[in-house]
Amino acid sequence: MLRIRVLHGPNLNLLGTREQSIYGTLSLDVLDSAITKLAEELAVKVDLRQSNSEGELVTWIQEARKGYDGIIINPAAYTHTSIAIRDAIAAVGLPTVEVHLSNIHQREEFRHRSYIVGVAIGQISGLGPMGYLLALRGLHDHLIASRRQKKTSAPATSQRAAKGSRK
Ligand code: CA2
Repeated sequence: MLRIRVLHGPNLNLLGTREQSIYGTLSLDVLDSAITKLAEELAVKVDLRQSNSEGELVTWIQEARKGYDGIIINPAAYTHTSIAIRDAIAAVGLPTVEVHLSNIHQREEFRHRSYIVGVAIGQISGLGPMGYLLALRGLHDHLIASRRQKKTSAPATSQRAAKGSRK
């Protein structure tokens, strides 16, 4: 069974309570339930966490190396500031999808830059909660495809190995 860690960054615990015109009316609990429901349909095990602390997010990314196949992260404001989160994602090497509820490219200039996108397989921005569901489907497809690729390329590799280095 594929395992995906879903991380929500700072202030996302406030979802649904304020700034509804930007971030919508859904609470984080309801969003997490929708992600869990889709994960069940896809037979994916999800682990959902939110933190207001950069260090805690870094630790959770590092820990994901053991036992997880991929990461979905909305780093929230850390998107635009955190080299530490970028480095952690690069270090673990797990396929990662960056999600934003709002369209960061249509907002203030300081939100246009993401330190994360360069180490992610993709970024979804501006589609609201649906963005997380699309990220889950996209990451699931990506992981299945790379598993298949590994399986089909393994025999050829071991055949070459069995033949040794004869030219
Ligand atoms: O659009 C997104 O998902 C963001 O990652 C949200 C961050 C923001 O700093 C990014 O530029 C874009 C802010 C999350 C704050 O969430 C709140 C939710 C409800 C009420 C207040 C804040």
